[in-house]
Amino acid sequence: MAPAASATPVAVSVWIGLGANLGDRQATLRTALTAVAGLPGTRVQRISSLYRSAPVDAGGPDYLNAVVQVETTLAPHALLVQLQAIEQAAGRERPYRNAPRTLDLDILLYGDQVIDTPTLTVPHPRMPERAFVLRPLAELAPDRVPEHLLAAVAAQRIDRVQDAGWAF
Ligand code: A4P
Ligand code: MG
Repeated sequence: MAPAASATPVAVSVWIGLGANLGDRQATLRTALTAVAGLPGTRVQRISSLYRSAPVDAGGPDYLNAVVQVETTLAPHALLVQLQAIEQAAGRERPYRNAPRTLDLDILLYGDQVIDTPTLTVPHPRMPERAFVLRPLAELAPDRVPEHLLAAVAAQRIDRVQDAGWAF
């Protein structure tokens, strides 16, 4: 029997990567987290430490990066649209690929789903090569980050920011 239209959608655990390398980076990430927490059907579960990282495949100032784990009833593409609206609100411009940015929000993992569409690829395809994703993700979901991947990115410059102000 088909579920009733009023059936409650199941909440899925989703890990979202946050990055910023222009402007007041920490304030931008904080505002973005508040916005993510306010998305419909979405609850923040955990937030990683804050990391400072050298730009990978890109120029410009150092990035601040973090990962947030949420539970959401938003479908993957609906979540992407919401995250892009949060990027826009932070003044995101897209002059060219990997340009410095006020805010980048990437869907890293959406439960166990594998998604391959023109606008959304999950797991995020460049995640396995990037310490700025793997290190914070490993704090929240160590079972999703194999040791050999962490070892392979060990040469990338990344430091955990010791900042009590990052506790939410
Ligand atoms: N898209 C496809 N899959 C996804 C997904 N899983 N999550 C599409 C989010 N978006 C996804 O992204 C381009 C398009 O990717 C979107 O329109 C969406 O439909 P974008 O954010 O507009 O453009 P971009 O940032 O130039 O590309 P992207 O893919 O976000 O870049 P990357 O690969 O994420 O790299 N170095 C350090 N240290 N820290 C960083 O945070 N970030 C980048 C960006 C490069 N170097 C960095 C960092
Ligand atoms: Mg992006």
